[in-house]
Amino acid sequence: MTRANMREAEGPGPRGPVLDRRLLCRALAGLGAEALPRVSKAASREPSLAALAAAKGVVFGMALTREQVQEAPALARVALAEAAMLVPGNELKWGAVEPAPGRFDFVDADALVDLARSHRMQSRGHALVWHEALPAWIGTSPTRAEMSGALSRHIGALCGRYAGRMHSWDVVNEVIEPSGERSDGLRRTPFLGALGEDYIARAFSLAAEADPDAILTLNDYDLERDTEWQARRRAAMLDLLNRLIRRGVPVRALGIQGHLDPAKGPLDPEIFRSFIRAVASLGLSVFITELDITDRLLPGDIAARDQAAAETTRDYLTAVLAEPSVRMVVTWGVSDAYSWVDGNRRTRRTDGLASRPHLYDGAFRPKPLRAAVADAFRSAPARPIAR
Ligand code: 9MR
Repeated sequence: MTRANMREAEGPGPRGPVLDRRLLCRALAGLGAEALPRVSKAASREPSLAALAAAKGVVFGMALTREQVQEAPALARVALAEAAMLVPGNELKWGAVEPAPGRFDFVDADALVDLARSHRMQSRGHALVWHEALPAWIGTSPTRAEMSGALSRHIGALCGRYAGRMHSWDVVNEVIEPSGERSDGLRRTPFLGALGEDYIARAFSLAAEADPDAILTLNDYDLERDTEWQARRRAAMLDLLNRLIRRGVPVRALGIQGHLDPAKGPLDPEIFRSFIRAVASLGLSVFITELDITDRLLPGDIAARDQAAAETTRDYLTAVLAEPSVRMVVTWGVSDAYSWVDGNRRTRRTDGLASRPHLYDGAFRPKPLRAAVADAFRSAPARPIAR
């Protein structure tokens, strides 16, 4: 989290949805769903991103954390005004939610799911099985029996608790890593080590059993660019999806994270769209699950940087939204006041300037990036209404 960004002095940005200031004061009382601003999307001077997306059959959501909501009610206010879905950014990760074997702590996740529900918004779960953010008790090389038991208990508890309340779940996250010796391009993780590739099918079956209504999603990154590396990642992903579908595994959507980083290579819309079509031909929906932009190679000047980030994002969304299988767009954060990008040495800028990855600036004002997302929704073709 970058408190420095919050202090950043900036000129006024373009106008975004305007909300009742009284509600912000109530929000300062804390996170309790009743204390937070009850925001009327209809009261805004311009349509929310949720409304623009919904008009085209797309669900628009934002990820946020309980800590952010508590520290910055203005951030919650933006998310409640703009989005139709909230995604707990960290609260449902294994290490956060099951700190000791079989001991679950749902307090923070519940707060965000309740917040969404009390504003008639959807929630989505992130992420049941991921090699990061694991609790230490899992260890680096659990036995087959240990991992099998842990997986059933964990997925059963999370999907069971929120059954009927999650639009979708990221069941397995970041499974592809084709740099190793494995010809299938699967990432070596404690799950793969203990259970082999079958852990993926097991995770989806356990999730489907506990929550038959959630759209079960395989989620990954670096699937869009026209580079040899990302082409390998796309091929490994398509192979895996084919194997899963052939076996009748209940995977229903591919989540493409969408952490845009122009430094990673060019984007050829046709190559990316043909990958999305190949995924759709397996009967899957496609979700953009973690949209933001790493601006490490963009100019330092704020106006020029924001413009370049907006253009990159508009081009990206225009390409993906042209595909009717793309039914959801979620941003991985709300405001530049809080971002993972500056916390990671591979993504932060080298000139010491704070990154500007989000739709709203550090003072919670809309940026050109917000306008670019709105434009992309406005010009997207309509698709049948998604749930
Ligand atoms: O934004 C998240 C950051 O706050 C956490 O410290 C980190 C580790 O749990 O995860 C970040 O979110 C990641 C997401 O869960 C999966 N895709 C990549 C995201 C950015 O690193």
